[in-house]
Formats: sequence, C-alpha cells, structure tokens
Amino acid sequence: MSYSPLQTERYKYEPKLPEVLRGDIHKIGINPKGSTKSESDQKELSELFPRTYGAPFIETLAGQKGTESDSINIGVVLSGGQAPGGHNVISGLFDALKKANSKSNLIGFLRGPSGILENKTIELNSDIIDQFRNTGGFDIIGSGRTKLESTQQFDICEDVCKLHDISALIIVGGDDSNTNGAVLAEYFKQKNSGISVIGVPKTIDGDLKNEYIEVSFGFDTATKTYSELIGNIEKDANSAKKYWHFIKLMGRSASHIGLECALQTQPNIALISEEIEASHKSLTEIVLDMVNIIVKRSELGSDYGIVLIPEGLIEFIPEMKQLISELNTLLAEHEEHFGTLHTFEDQSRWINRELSRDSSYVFSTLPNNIQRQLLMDRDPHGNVQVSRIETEKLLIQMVSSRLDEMKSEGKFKGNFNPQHHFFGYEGRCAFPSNFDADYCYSLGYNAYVLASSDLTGYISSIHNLSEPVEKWTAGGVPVTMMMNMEQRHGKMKPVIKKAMVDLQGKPFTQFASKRDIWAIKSSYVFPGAIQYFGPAEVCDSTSITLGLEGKK
Ligand code: FBP
Repeated sequence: MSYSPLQTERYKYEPKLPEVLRGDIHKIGINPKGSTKSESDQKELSELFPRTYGAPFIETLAGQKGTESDSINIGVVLSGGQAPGGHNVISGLFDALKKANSKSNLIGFLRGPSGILENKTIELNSDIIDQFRNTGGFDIIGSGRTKLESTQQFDICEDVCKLHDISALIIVGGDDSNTNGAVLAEYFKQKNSGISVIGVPKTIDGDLKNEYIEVSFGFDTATKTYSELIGNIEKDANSAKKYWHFIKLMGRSASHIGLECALQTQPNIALISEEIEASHKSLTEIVLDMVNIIVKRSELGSDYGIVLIPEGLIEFIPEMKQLISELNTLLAEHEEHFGTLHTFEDQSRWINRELSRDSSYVFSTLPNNIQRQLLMDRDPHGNVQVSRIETEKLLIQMVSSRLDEMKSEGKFKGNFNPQHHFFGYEGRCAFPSNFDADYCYSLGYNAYVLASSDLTGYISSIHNLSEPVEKWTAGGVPVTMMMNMEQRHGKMKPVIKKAMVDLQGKPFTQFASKRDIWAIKSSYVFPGAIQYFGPAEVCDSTSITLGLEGKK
C-alpha cells in the first residue's frame, strides 16, 4: 500500500475532543433534562412512537458514572452518500468503546444497511481503524442506500444483531436514514429486544440541521473543497476574460451548499432555489435575470463571469415542479407499462399523452437531453435524481438563444462563450477538514456514551460548534422531537423535517445584501485548498454559514 505524504501526516493528527469528553471515559455519563415534544403533529407522533416519544433531552457530562464498564458489542453502519469525516465517527466510537472496556467489540456492517439484512460484517480492530483515521471516504466498511423500513426487515435486523450479541446499533446517515433508525428504535423497544439505536447526523447537503443539530458532518469539507475549485475557476476567468462558467453544485433540494460557496467565493450570479420558489419565478424569468447581468457586464467590457447553480434548482421552478411531480406519479403508478417502452420516442409519446396540458407543453419545450434525464430511474424514495439532470447545460442553452436574439436585434454586442461544470462527487470524500475531523470524532465518541447508557432513538449531538473545540458541549436529542408528518408516496409519514435555506436567516440576508455588487463588479475571493497544518485561523475555521448562524 502506498500513501501520499498528506495521508501519512494525517494519520498522526489527533482529533480534538470537547472538554466534557476528554476525561476518564468511565466517568462520562448522561444528564437527562425534562421531557421533549415535536414542534408539530404531536398527537400523531406520540401515537406512532409510544415508547420513545417525549424522551428527555440528554446532556453528556463528566463525573457521572463509576469506574467499571461492562464489555459490549456495538454495530455500526454507514448509510447513503459519502461525507468527509465518516471514518472519524467510526474511530471516535472505537476509541471510546475500547477505552471503556478493551474486551468490547465494534462490528461494521458492510455496504450500508443491506449489510445488516445480509449479515455481512467485519470486526473492526485497531489495525483496520488506524488505516482510516482522518481520511475521507466511507471505504472502511462501504455505504449503501437500502432503506430499512418494513417489519420484516426490522425482524432480520433484530436476529442479526442478536447473532453478534450487539446491544447498540449506530446508524450514520441523513434525514431519511435517521428517520428509519427512529422507527427501528421504537420497534426494538416494543419487542423488548434490548438493542438500542443511536444516529449520527451525516450529509454534505447540510439539510439535516435544526435548533439541536447545528450542522451535519461533511458540509464543512465539501463546501471548502468546492469553494477552492470555484475560486480557481474565478482566477482563470479573471485571467482569460473570455468564458462564462456555469457551475452546478451538489446538495439535493436545499441550496445550503450553493449559498455557502457563494459566501466564500463571491461569484457574479448564485441562484438559490428556495428564493426562486418563494418568488414563483419561471424558468424564462430566471434566464432573463441572468441575461441582464451578462449584458451589463459585457457593456462594461467583461464578457466573462461565474454562475453557481444548486443541484435541485429544477424542482423549485413552479412549472418544472408540477411537471416533475406528475412524472414521479406516472412513473410510479405505471412502472410496469413504462418498462415495456424501449425507445425514448415511445416513452415520450406515452408521457405526453398522460401529462396534463400545461406539463405536456413544458415537457415539449425542453431540450431532448433534459427530457431524457427527467425520465431516468428514480431513487429509492421515488424522487427524480437531481444530480443527473444537467441544469447547467439547460440554462446555458436558454441564455445562449436569448442572447442570439438580442444580438440580431442589436441589443447585445458582446461575446458569450459558456463552459459548464458539475462539482459533486469531488467533495464528498476529501480528507476531512480539521473541523470535520474533530466534529466527527466527537460525534462517534459521544455516540458510544449514549449507547452505553442504554438510550435509544437518539441522535448524537455536539453543540457550540462556532466556538473553539474546548467549548463544545455534547448530548443526545430524541429523533422524534425533530419529526413532523409529511406526505410520502401518497401517505402521511413521520419524517425528520428537512432544513431548507432560511430566507430570513443571516447567511442568506448577508448574501442578498452583497450580490448586486458581485454581479456587475468582479469581487471574487479565492479560498485556496483546505489547510490541515498551520495557523488556527486558516486551519480550524468553520463554514461561514455556521459562523453566521452561531452568532447570537
Ligand atoms: P445523502 O443525502 O445520502 O447524504 O447524499 C447526498 C448526495 O451527495 C446528494 O447531494 C446527491 O444528490 C446524492 O447524494 C447523489 O447520490 P448518489 O451518490 O447515489 O449518486
């Protein structure tokens, strides 16, 4: 095995823990604080989760326990898309477990939740763990998107956990995986199985956050990685002065990634899906706004610029939202028939017949490549896979044709040479920033404390993240208190509420107060590569979003 010099150095990095988790592990315990309730749908949720709803908020404290810890077996699974820091969650969990009792074991389920159902496991020892400390990726045990939701699956989970004598299952995942984890926790409790379920908040998208979870892990590193690349492109644009770069950024529905990258790099245009939805802007209006900026810059002699586009934009444009929703329903309800249509021509003919008049019109105005992408396979939740829709190309095509028209009318005299990019997978497995390395290690370490305290249906949480690590605090939040009831596949389901960009929040208002200047005058900022060694203000800084949201 050969390692890069950085990997070799990163192995030596010792993640920082908050003060409360630093002392004797045997004495770290929990302080339950009152009872909790969800913000809405309290009646429905308390009926669906009779054994776990209302559980107290937990504060992790030093000096709470004795000196003995029983040996236990804990299972861990990584669920969904990769996010930098997953390996540190596992190493923090492992270190705490072994410190508490060297006979305890950590069992990793391979390739995501399907590893539990298929009983594919690996016992994680220090030789394995040491190869993955402070590195990106989920390759230590792999990840997957299998959903755990049926009673039959829950029974298999119970059997497999019992086979390995596992008393706690740690699910590292996003809002859906943690929702399913909470349902599993309730089920285990109802069956008196003695297995607890603890979640860890993961996703680069940043949409798993609320009053109790300040940020999901991976967001910091992913946005710093994308911002480095955007800054490099800004330098290139500023040097060559000949291209407009349209950059789509991963992040699913929410625009947190796009907003953070905009704050870090100050591009000419950054679209925020939530704002577009709130102002009911049509695709044509979005294009015209962009064209105005391009023409204005051109008149000032700048035929170049940077546009940031959130991955999920297309779902927030009213007419596209309607079209996508009709397509999702049609494809779900007529899956079998659709499968018999083998050519794109047959598929689009059938689709056009079934769609409403308005949606059929919108569909027919879209370029062929976008039509095809809209008909591709859905994800396991039945949603269109936005990362596969080339919105950046769609916008380029529409902007180009409007500028051509304006040119022929004598209203545009410049040049428009577009380039398109999609930054997504590039950021999901980067070496975790010091912030993510410390945060994830603390989340994993704290997950052990919660699990060994026989808590279930909780998510490991670390607070005060905009402060230095010493001042961070730790605890557990009952998953049910973050839930509400939402319509999924035509049925009302309990789910963790997804956090979208708050248009009244500080990150967005700061961006909105500056963007008109950034649009016309090149005000680019070049964040450079993530630094792992050096002055704290360069290496240990958090994201701008977290900094602004953390400010009282
Ligand atoms: P999670 O929600 O599972 O954390 O995944 C995040 C994400 O990176 C999204 O930003 C993106 O839309 C999606 O995964 C891509 O999925 P896949 O890895 O299956 O291509």
